[in-house]
Amino acid sequence: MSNKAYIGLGANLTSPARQLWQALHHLAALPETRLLASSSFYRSAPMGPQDQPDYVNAVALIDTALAPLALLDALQAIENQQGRIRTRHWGERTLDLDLLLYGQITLDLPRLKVPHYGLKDRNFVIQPLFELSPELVLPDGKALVDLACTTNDLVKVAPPLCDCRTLR
Ligand code: ROI
Repeated sequence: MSNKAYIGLGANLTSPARQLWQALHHLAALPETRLLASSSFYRSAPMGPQDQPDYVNAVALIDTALAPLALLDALQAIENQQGRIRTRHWGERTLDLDLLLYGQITLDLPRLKVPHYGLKDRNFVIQPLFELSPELVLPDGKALVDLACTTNDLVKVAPPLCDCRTLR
């Protein structure tokens, strides 16, 4: 295992924080994968239609031997396992798992774009990512710190996991 990947987690239906906890357990149990760290959980206002509940967001860092598309399949299987409900475009959902970064790889496939297309302009991704890895540099050479947003519209609702080994 030697590929570090960052996964964005988001939920705003059916006990969102519990969905994130459960997803972290599932990430920790993936084959050939170790969960290295998770950020705090943040409450964030919805991007998209405003008549939906606030989201809970976090970012996890994993070390994995799964190739990017195999990892994507595994993330979608976790979403489905947790009874993913998605009602409308940019609407409410039980669980979203986005592959944000996979090492320094850039991919532009029909099923998968890495880095994730929304990474640079979503506070609910940038802030937890920054908490985990303030010195991160993106594949295009841009430092995360230069993206770090000035607006502070995210509220921390749970502290980070201290010891991911307890998840196994
Ligand atoms: N808005 C917030 N705040 N958090 C999300 O995780 C999120 N995910 C989405 C859309 C619908 C774009 N809005 C979101 O997919």
